[in-house]
Amino acid sequence: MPVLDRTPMNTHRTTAEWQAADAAHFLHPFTDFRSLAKKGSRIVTRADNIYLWDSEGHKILDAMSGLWCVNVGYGQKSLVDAATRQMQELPFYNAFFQTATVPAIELAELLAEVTPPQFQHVFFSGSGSEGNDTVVRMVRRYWDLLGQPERQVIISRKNAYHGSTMAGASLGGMSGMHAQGGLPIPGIVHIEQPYWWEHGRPSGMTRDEFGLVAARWLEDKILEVGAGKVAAFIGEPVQGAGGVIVPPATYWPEIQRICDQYGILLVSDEVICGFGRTGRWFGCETMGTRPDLMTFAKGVTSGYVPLGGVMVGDRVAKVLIERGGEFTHGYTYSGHPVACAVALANIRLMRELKLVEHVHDDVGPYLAQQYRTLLDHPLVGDAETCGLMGAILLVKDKTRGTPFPDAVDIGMVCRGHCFGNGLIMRAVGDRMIIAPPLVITRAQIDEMVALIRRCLDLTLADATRGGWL
Ligand code: PXG
Repeated sequence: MPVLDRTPMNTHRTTAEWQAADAAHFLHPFTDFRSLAKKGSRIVTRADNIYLWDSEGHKILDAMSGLWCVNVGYGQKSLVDAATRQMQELPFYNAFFQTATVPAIELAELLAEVTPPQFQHVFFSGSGSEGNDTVVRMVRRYWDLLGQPERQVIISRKNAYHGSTMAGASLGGMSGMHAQGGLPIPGIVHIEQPYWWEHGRPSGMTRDEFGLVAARWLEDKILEVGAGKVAAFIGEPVQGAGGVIVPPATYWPEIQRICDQYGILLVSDEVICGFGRTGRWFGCETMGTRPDLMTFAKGVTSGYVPLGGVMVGDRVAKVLIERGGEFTHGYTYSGHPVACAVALANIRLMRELKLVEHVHDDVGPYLAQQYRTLLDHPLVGDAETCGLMGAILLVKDKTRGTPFPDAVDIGMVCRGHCFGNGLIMRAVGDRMIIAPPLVITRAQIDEMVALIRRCLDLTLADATRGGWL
């Protein structure tokens, strides 16, 4: 059982009372409301560095950085101070009617500095989903302004995650999401994902061979839709919510070549991969692409307050600015001064702590090395990382790479053991995934990998007992 590190705090009610109030009034995202109400939520009350505490006093190692966002770790005073100061001075003003606030201008300037050189402009939103809605409207506006309004279609990928608004969920390739609410919206189509285990391995391709094949599905789709109708391609450098699908090294350069050949815009959704996660400031730098637009959120403030946006590359910015006319799009909180002040403090702290270098030179390679040690475990068919994101593929028979049958939700069994042993790790089907805070140390990686191994052993014991092997 997890260590009872401290007595419950921040709670004037018992856990059961919080759970009852939660069940009575709070509809949680991506949740089966009825079954959660029966089970009761885990109430998280406090956090520091890479650890959380729940209302029962259990200490938990947060290997998911909240939800892929708390890159600088919990409890960073400079972010709290920045928010406090800004709230006292100017808690809100908008950017609509020819006005601007100082933190929004400063952040725009700093983002232009830390992003690749083609990005000199930013459009702010409140979240990644809103950022991707902005992408859809901006991409279509761009082609309209160029006199090619028939270029409407955006190509994305199955099992991609681009958010939960109508446009975000449509760009995403999650079939469960499309099944609710009549999605995708018109003009968004999907190709298969570059997942070697699903599409490459069964036909005997090496990873690099498969990367080229998977990229050329984009070309096939462009030709099917008609090159003159395609506006853009969008992808996450590494698919996050889809299960940390790290594409073969050959994939993204070939995608770039195809986008260039047909003149279509390349959009890199950096909501997870941005701000150091892959060991460079942005995932496109790790993958070797030169996107025209880049969505960001999460790590821009390390999740301390909500903020998102779109970095707009010179090719698009030039058209939007020089051709003129109003872009009829924006959010109340576009450039929210408190969120921008926190983002400034966050990026400055990342620089001060040299967090990107820390991931690239030290803990990223160390995690990769420690993850490889898990390959000797009977349940582990694959263990791969990219910077500080990692996935373990759970298999029934590792010599043949046979998956567990659908009837056995092995990921959820493993996740249950993680919960019970003070570790937060996500299960996506049969992939167990992590994305710990970038401030994690080597010693903490050892601690995390030991916990993972213990949970894998407990899962193996269940599999043996249940006759699933
Ligand atoms: N793009 C990507 C690549 C994301 O990962 C979004 C856009 C949407 O961002 P907002 O801020 O609107 O949530 C995301 C969000 C999961 C999980 O289960 C992942 C996300 C959100 C919720 C759950 O892994 N990513």
